[in-house]
Amino acid sequence: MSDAVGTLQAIQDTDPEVYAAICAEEERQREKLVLIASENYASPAVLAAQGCLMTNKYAEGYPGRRYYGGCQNVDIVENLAIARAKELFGCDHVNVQPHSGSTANMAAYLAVLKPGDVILGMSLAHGGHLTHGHKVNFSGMIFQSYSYGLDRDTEVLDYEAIHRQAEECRPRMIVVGASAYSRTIDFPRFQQIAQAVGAYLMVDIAHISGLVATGLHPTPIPNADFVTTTTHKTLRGPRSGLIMCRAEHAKAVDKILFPGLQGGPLMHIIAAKAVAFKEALAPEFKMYQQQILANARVLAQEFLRLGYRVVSGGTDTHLFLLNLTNKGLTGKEAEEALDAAGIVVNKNGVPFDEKPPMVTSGIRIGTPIVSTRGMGESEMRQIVSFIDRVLQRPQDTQLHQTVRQEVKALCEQFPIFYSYQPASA
Ligand code: DSN
Repeated sequence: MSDAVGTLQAIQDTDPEVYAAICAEEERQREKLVLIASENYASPAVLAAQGCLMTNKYAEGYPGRRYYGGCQNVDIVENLAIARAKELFGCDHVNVQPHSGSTANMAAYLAVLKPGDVILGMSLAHGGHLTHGHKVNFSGMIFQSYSYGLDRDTEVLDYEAIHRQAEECRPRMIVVGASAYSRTIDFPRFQQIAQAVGAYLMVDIAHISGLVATGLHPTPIPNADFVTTTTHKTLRGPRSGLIMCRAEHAKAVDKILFPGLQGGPLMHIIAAKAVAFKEALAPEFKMYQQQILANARVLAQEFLRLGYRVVSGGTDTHLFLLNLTNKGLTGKEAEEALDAAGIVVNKNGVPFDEKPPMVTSGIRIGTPIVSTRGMGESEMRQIVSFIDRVLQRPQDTQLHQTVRQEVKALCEQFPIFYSYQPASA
């Protein structure tokens, strides 16, 4: 294969402007501490597969049943991706073609629902996701959607209240899963609720799929009709999606995804998913997920020790929310000050937030990337100290520069391309 295929040199030769932006992004990822809970740094093998020449191939259909000739090699990678996903998650059926988590969710709905049917999902404002029935999203436009939230005092899911709500709105599907919820979700309890009201159960494990794959969060596979995920968060694959289902829904899922929702699958991304699933099946991946959890726990404990409000009082996963109301800061102010100091987080609404979504009262903090870089618990303590110093004096630009240099020095010790190193104590 030519050396220039898929290399940055080829981009530099063809398009210096795009090349410069990619280089700047590489520097940003290398020099900053990225704590965005939904992001990760994919391995060189995953990145290479995404940039490979399988992007050139049309392969509408499924392995062995394509509408195009010449699919021998892409069939190999799609079959590998399917077999590995099945081994990873222990599901009856998987479709590896969804371009994204959003498309995977759309396929789960449309496999068994009709427009106008009732769905019940977690409120975006309490940590759910747009595609779980929000009114500005297709899920809230096509379906009659209702949302459940968290208990005001405990800031955790109140299963009794959700059960009562389901009895009232009688959903055809209950949607479970979150993008900003830090506690273990009780999937058997959701299955009971769904069975009691005659609803399908769909679980979106986008955030926690790496934890689920390694047994560090209970799996919803035995409980749910459909399980969807993105592949780029804790799972650390390419930016894409996946849908799993019970055998009885397999035909409906495959048919709604193609030809119902998508045309040609992205075979280079499916190749990258196959590579990522192989990585996730290796024992090192479980060690990595354990480090994600240990790091998140240490961060949350350190923030609590310094008087910060951690939503729900802690975390069982890779993320948590800080409610900054008692610090007199909005999420937006915190996000901006931290970015100036080289620390990347996202502002995030907290449960019962009174501030608008572009301002918010909190920030979301996650550990997939710092754990990929090989950072451990002592580095987490350093990170809390950086964040605390900045949030105590968010307008102090001199302080931002000082912390930024310290962040850069820490990052230099932990190169961005993944190779698992046991974390320091
Ligand atoms: N946008 C993602 C997140 O940040 O959680 C969810 O899709």
